[in-house]
Amino acid sequence: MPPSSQLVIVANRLPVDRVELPDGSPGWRRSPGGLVSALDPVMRRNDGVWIGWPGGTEQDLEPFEDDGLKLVPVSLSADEVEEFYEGLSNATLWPIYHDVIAKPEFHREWWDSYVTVNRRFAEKAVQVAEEGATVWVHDYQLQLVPAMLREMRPDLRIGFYLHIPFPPAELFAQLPWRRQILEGLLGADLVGFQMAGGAQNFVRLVRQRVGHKTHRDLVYLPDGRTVRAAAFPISIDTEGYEALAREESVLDRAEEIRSAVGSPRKVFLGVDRLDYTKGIHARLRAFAELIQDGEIDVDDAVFVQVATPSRERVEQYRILREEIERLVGHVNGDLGRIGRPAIHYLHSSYPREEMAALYRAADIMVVTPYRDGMNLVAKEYVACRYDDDGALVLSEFAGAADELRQAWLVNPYDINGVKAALLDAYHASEKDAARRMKAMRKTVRKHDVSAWATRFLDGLSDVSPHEKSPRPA
Ligand code: ADQ
Repeated sequence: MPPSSQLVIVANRLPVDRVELPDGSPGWRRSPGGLVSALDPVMRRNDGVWIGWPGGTEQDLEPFEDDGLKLVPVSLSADEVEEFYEGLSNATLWPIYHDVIAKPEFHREWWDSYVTVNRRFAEKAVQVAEEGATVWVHDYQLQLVPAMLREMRPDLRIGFYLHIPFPPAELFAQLPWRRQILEGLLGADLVGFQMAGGAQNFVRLVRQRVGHKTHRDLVYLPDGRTVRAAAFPISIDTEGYEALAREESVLDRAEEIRSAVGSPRKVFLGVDRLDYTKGIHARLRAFAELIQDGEIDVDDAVFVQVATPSRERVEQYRILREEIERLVGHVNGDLGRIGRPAIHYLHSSYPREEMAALYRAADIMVVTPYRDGMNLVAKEYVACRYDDDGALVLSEFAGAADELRQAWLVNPYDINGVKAALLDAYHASEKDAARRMKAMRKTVRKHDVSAWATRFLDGLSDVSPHEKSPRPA
């Protein structure tokens, strides 16, 4: 019997990864993602249940508990991983929702698989949700779940949150299944976006393509129901990150990292999933040109680029990896000296402690996505700079740029502009850097991830006030 609850989280991934235990048997390890730390306290207070795919193709996994969290696995077959996950989610929706930076692919069998898998998630949620429960569905992989849930269980209070941008109508309109997706989302009482622009795009599309009446952030459905679409910019566990950054072991490790890269005067840092939306190429090219131009010396500065392996079976990601690695090879071959590469490139995933040490070790954090829902890396860096030092160079196309106005904002398509910002941050006075960092720290402290979760759940109970069931605590 699956567990039941008044709060059900439905997300593509469970917050754990499959690992091999020391005795060789299979076990689980908590994955470091931000969503878990955001939802962990709410889950615990409400004895919530989390439904998600554990990764891999293991079938028939039973519900289980990990460190007090109740988890319900949804299995995918090898074909579904290829068609629903790598295909429709990551090779169709991801590029369309990110300004078509890569060309989206449209395949009808991928869509069929998307529908099948969304239904499986919805059915699982129906089994688990108690009468009048709150179900919070996450992200672009599961956009049909809200309507499927609504149809099977009109008693539920349903929220949906999109972690990535919601595209302008002109791009969304390319999708052969645009209407199904809009209708899928309209099953929710509250549809949350990172930015106000995303919410507006959605409402406009609903009016144009589905023909419902709308007013400001509300959609009026023919059955009398109202759906609200609004912005809820996500954040990080600011206090947790700062505490980690103050730990002695982390500070020692930060020193070690600096000396391992040759104790230069300035360390530039980039940390991203290896994704074509993140603008890794643009920033490395800008840095290399500054060396070529004689503006930066490899004895004085180094760039550390950490790229987390991501979606490695999707072709666009394989191509990107080759491009980045070729560029790093060229730059180091042409501009490095013995023991002094211009760029240190790491293709690896790290625990939070190592991430905090990297943030502490970096003088200039460079975040240059072409499009990004929010970008938590920018906020994590700010959280770790409790001395108000360090500089953030940030793309204006990251959601985070809306809040972190005091960063050195750049247009990543403008390489000269990126070069100018890198140089400006490199030469910034302590006073200027501190003024900017202080203001950004204030923002990130005030708007942390628990404030985000609370605002969303409050918003949800406002749109969908149930008499019987109280809003989750
Ligand atoms: P992502 O595209 O994954 O998230 P981001 O917001 O930067 O992008 O989050 C990445 C997370 O992974 C950060 O917490 C970071 O610390 C961690 N990380 C990155 N590289 C790592 C490494 N090498 N080792 C370990 N951890 C690493 C999507 C959207 C974003 C949105 C988030 C949350 O694309 O726009 O901000 O969801 O909603």
